[in-house]
Amino acid sequence: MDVDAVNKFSSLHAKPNGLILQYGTAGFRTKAYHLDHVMYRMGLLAVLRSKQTKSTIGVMVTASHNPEEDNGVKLIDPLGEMLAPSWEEHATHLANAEEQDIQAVLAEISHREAVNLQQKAMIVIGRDTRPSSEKLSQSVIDGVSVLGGQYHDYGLVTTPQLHYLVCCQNTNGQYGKATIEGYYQKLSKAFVELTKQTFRSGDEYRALKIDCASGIGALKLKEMECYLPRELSLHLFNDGTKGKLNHLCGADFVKSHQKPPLGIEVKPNERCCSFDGDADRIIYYYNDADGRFHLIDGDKIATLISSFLKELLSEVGENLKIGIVQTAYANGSSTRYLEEVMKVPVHFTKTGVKHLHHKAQEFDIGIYFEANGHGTVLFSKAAEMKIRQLAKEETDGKKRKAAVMLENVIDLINQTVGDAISDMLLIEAILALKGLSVQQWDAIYTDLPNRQLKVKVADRQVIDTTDAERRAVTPLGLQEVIDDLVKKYRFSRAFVRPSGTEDVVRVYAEADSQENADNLAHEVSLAVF
Ligand code: NG1
Ligand code: ZN
Repeated sequence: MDVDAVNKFSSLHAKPNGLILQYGTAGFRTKAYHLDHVMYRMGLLAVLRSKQTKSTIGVMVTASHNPEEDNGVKLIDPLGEMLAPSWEEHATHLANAEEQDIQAVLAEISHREAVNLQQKAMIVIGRDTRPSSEKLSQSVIDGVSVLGGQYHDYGLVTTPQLHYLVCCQNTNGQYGKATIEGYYQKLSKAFVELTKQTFRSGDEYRALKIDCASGIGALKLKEMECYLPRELSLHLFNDGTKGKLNHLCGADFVKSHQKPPLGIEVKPNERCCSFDGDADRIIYYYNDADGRFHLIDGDKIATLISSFLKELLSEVGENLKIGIVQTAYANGSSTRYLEEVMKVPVHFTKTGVKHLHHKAQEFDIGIYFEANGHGTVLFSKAAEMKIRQLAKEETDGKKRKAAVMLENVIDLINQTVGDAISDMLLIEAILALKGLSVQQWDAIYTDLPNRQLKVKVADRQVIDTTDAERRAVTPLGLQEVIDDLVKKYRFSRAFVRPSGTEDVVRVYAEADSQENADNLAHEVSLAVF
């Protein structure tokens, strides 16, 4: 380690006095002007993680659905997964260290994690379209360079594209080619194969309006369009040419306000969707003939994908186990439908993609979606091998056809993380194959009316939860109050939990009517004070 160089660069990327930040569910996130030192230090940390794992590590500069003034950073582990929990702690430690202690903290992490400092390091970097992102990614590069790491700056990419690129780099191209073109080629080939018998030219039914949250999704969809069949006519709105990132638009806005975004005219019965600012979430919606808004959230996306895969699996006739993973925010109707009608097992984890992803890895085919539209499908290595073998060798034509379709789903879905582009293509393929309209999809089950609220409290960490965050353990007595409030309503459910990304406590309530869900959420939020 070149001690002088580290010292010099550390003072060029000085930490604001007294600032303490935490590596949360999605890395560091706060106002962009507070993040220069964090970016530099995450560059340093990525080098150590790369040396330790002898693999390429990713660093993504983004704050997803947060306001344009914010920014954030997260590290991506070798197979495209979220950073390992012990390294999240190192990240927090390093980000909060005083300048003169940086060397010591780096040495301590290297010692504890048995990092061989002689090992080479390779880092890949990506960023979203925020005005602050370019400069902040330069600070990451400073951190990487000062420790002698090599890097490749992919520039503007969606978060899931960087996850894909990391995975490709570390699997000798087995997952795909480690270029953005490779990503487009892999997904579009699978999409074309999957839909080749269903698309007819000039078919207006395939038109899809996409609200790109004025973010990176628009840029990448425009690049990808030439790889996709013309029959899939994508109409992009909030494409970043005007308008502020995530402002009154995007998947998070649509989901939390339960209304269409600004900047897109939703005509009756038109199929629309919204990405979030870094294109790892997707939400569908439409207005019915009476102008009533219908939201099709992550739960309904999971249901559509699960029923499609379950049908293909029964045609293939192999005993492959499907598991669905949800969080406490999943609408009660979706859980009931999946368990009671579709007869597939549903598992619950804490909020945060890493928890869902981890659980989904336990199944042959694990499907996870957060209600907010972040999700994907994971195939175990054994399941993937079996499916690919059947697609090649099966002599029964019907079985082979189903196996080929499953193989294309494997290639179309981004197994590293939730990916709005990849999810959108899979959903569009399924709707086309099944001949389903957006209304038919929506009618699979009826969502229970629900409400989410944010409550500001002095210290949100006084709330501790259990049972996948569905019950509060502390403060003492809170859960009993919630239980009593819930009993007042029919088909009701409510819970509170501290947010992992904002300084708030989140309240969720569900009931038989919107008025009752609103009232219950309000009453529970009063109990939190
Ligand atoms: P928090 O702030 O912990 O609720 C939010 C989302 C998560 C996840 C993370 C990361 C909700 C209720 N919570 O977490 O699902 O997406 O952000 O972006 O939507
Ligand atoms: Zn996002």
